[in-house]
Amino acid sequence: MSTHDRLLRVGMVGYAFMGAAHSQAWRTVNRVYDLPARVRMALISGRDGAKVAEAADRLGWEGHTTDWRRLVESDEIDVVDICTPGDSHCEIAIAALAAGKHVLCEKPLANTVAEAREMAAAAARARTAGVRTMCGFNYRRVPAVTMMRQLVADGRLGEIRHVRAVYLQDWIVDPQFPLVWRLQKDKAGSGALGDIGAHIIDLTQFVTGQLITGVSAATETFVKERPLPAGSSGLAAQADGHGQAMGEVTVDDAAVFVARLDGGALATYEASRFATGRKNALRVEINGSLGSVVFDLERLNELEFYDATRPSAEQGFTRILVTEPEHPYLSAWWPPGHIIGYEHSFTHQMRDFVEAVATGTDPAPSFADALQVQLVLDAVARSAELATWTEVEPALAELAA
Ligand code: SOE
Repeated sequence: MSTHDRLLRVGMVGYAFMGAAHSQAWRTVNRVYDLPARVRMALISGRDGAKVAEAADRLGWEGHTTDWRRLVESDEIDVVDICTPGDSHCEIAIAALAAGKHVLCEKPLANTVAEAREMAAAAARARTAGVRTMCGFNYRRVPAVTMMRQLVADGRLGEIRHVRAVYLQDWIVDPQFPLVWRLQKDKAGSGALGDIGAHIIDLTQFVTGQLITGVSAATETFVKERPLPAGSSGLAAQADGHGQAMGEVTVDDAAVFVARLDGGALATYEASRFATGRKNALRVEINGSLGSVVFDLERLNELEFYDATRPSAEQGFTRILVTEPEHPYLSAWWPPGHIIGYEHSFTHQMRDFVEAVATGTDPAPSFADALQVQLVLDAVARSAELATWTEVEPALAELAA
């Protein structure tokens, strides 16, 4: 695959799940797409020296460091890829932009609206010097999701009336699951809401072209305290009845909310880590005046499409296999019917980011787009705290018998 001479030397901060997913994408992007620049996986940074050295070898990075500031300030780095917990996104991104680096930052953009505003402002300033930024809402780059957006944009669904989105996991149903960083507000900002709720907020706004203007929400933390992880420090601990050191869960386990979108649609959202049996179940259904479309991440190569303009005798949800070459991203992979997976969405993300940086255009979603998602997250959290909850009157005594 021929690529032009432009070299983009990437430095990545973080090496856990997202670090591994991004590394896979950096490794593959130039092998799959003919891009105006070639990526070099130059440097990876992490706090633990032994672990980051192992990660560099396993994930394919040329160098490693425990000092992210050295990475950000290096003259031999052009792009900073932030794959850390949310509590460091702002500091790293601001430093990287100040050093003139292009920045890709994992979602959600930040842990607070204030941080997200600061990042978006810094990105706008850096853009005047040709510096590009993107936030890693990868599901936008699943071909079936892109097709969903096209169907809406082409008017095939007519007036959008309903958006119905869930993102369901169950990895912390066991109360013995330890108090990892994702369950600590100061590290993660929020729980299921910001981690997986952010995805369905961004995805539904991307697909419909409508923005959420108001919400009414409820959140719940089902398991209030958990065992401290081995070697944890700085966490307030209290012993349970068996002498096990426990810590308080300070984020939501689940968030549900109704929303209005600025194009008139009425929406429902559910993000939960307690949906027992659901491992990574993201499903979005859009209902319009002329039809409906459904995306299910567990069948990410497919869409279900209901065309209400067809003769009534022929109407029904059809299954579209989204593997034809005319769909975005797919021509570079395999022939029709040879399906792709979760990790390909990250390669598509890097393709678009590299293309934008190399051609001097703005990748999407921008930090400003990600700030808007952060504003929705904040509104949901505030609504859940202040909700004017309407109690259901108890049944009359005789009925309750
Ligand atoms: C949560 O476990 C998580 O890793 C999210 O943080 C990712 O964004 C999502 O793609 C998969 O699930």
